[in-house]
Amino acid sequence: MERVRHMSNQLSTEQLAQAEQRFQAKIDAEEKIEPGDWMPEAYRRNLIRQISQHAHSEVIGMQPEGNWITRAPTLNRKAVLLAKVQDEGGHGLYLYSAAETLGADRQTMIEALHKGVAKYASIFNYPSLTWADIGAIGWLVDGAAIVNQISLQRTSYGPYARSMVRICKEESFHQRQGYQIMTLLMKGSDEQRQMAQDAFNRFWWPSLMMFGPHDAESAHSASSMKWKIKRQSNDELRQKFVDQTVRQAEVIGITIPDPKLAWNEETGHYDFGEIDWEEFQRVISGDGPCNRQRMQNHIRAHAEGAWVREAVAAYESKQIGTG
Ligand code: BYC
Repeated sequence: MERVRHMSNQLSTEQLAQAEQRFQAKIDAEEKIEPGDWMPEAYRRNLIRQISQHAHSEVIGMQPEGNWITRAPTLNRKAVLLAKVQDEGGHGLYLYSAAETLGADRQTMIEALHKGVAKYASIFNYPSLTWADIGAIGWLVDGAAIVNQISLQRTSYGPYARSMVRICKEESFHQRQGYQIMTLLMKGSDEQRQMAQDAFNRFWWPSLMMFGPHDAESAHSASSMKWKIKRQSNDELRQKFVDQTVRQAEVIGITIPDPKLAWNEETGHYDFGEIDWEEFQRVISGDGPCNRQRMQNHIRAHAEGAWVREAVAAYESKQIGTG
């Protein structure tokens, strides 16, 4: 990759324009861009930004659910939750690896997270207060993630698109286990139903925020759509998520906490109320309910894991030495 970037620095203005044209033609023809291919520097940087933030989201997202592993109500629930949280860690690893194919360095990505330069999904800055939150997270958060990631399976960068295939399969299991927890609670006592509704009320609006700002406010959308990094806009995906979730909520008797929610015969979609964008901005700029706690935990875990990274590096150098 360093070599490819170096070559791009040596191109004349005319050669650069031609290379960019060829690159865009490839994108327009639905061909994938692969790690060794020439790509505009802005495409590479935008992808590293999005993929690394996606990876950070998967890893930070382990914390709200990790909170309930020791308190899961049955051994079976504990095993399922453990598997799910472990899956999220795996997703982070595929995604960091995909970013590395673009020349990004893992340590630099982690430092950007720790310094607050790189973001991660706002949703993970909300606390998981009851067992029903584990249901709400699986149903809504993984549900929102799937809607976004199914679209990303067709993203123009090969390694990112391919990582999405397995991730979506696993997210599908995550979404179902969350919906199943909520379904069961809704069939239970009044207290259990209340607990499910309360969890839903707290996670509904933050889930809608997962799709990012409105298209008109989205800084990266124009270039990301042109380069087919994003295949559908923030608002399109959010609408898709609302439409599918309203029907799922009806089936189990959950009420969506939005008085403006209404079926629109003309558009064939549900209308819904306005998101609290001030809250969104606060949370993504580090001032949500759990931002500090999430980061402190990550910094501590990263420091505690230093010996593992050193051991892996020592093992690798031995393998190279003996190989
Ligand atoms: N939270 O120009 P825009 C999971 C930022 S985890 C925080 O629209 P873009 C799971 C955005 O980064 C799955 N920040 O950006 C894990 C940008 O800031 P910078 C997570 C947000 O990139 C564990 C600025 O706002 N999924 O499933 O074109 C347990 C302007 O936005 C958010 C992904 O990461 C947000 N919600 O579009 C359970 C999907 N929204 O970078 C489940 C991959 C926006 O300029 N990412 N920002 O500082 C994407 O598809 C896109 O990056 C987004 C935003 C749609 C999120």
